[in-house]
Amino acid sequence: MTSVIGSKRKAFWADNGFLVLPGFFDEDECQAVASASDRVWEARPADVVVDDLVTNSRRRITDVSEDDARNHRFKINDLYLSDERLRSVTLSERLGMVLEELLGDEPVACNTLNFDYGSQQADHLDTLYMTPLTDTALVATWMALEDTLADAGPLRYFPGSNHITPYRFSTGSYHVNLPEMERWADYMADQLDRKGLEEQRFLAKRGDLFIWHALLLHGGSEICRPGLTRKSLVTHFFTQSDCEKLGSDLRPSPGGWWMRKPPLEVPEEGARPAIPTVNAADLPALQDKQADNGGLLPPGREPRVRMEPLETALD
Ligand SMILES: O=C(O)CCC(=O)C(=O)O
Repeated sequence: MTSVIGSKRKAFWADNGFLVLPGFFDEDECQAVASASDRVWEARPADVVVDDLVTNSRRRITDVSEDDARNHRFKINDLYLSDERLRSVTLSERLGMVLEELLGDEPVACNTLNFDYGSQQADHLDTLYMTPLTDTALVATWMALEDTLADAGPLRYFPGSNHITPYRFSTGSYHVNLPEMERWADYMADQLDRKGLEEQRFLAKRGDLFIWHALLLHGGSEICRPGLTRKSLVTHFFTQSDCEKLGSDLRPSPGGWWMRKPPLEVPEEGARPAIPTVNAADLPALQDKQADNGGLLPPGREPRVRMEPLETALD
């Protein structure tokens, strides 16, 4: 098969676990996605669910007070389910060809997140929360809807962290197991040190595309100037063959497929949001894998400061 991305980009992806395609999206596409988010804040449709990043709570957008809407930072979950134009941008034919080459299979959009501000999300691997059926059959795209200023909490990532052998929880899976997250964080911090991996930040221009590998350690850096926006769209993709095995409801998109599913469940008032995932640990194919966490920190070693926010976020 002819390569769409070319051998240099392919080698870069394999080495570093990410790709940047500057100016991938045109003005019309950026506008379409930005206005999709503006529209739901205005219309407040009952089936749209948002996460309040200040209070760490999940709500229907209809239940967000005007005061919170003005003063808090949010992410909008899964607008791709109801917005056909957003779908056609985040999985255009052009993008589908790139993702298919990276995944070795047709991509399935299974989640979108619209951000107006930086997420400040602690460093993590997507396999913790969006655990694919096949170990690394997952990629994510990050679309810049405006230029990112350094103080606006840019996306941060650790090039080469895709080569860290992922931590397998005692469940046998890479799927998050909350009681073990401190050990996960210790393990990752130790591996970064051993491999000498350093953080980079993505100072995007509007229209840029960043794609990350299932095992790239990444998160949202600190917002140093509150109030600065950093508008972006994140989309996670599984593969067609995994989704077919999972029995997902797949609908065609110009560049592949999108997964039809109900809106996220909203927990009772005051409860923590459920982590929306596919938990591969529940699937028979993974149940007989043994936990193998070779390379864990020696007992008694202190957790690294760099990983603390993750532990706090999961408390
Ligand atoms: O955009 C960001 O700040 C981080 C988003 C992210 O880490 C994710 O959606 O997995």
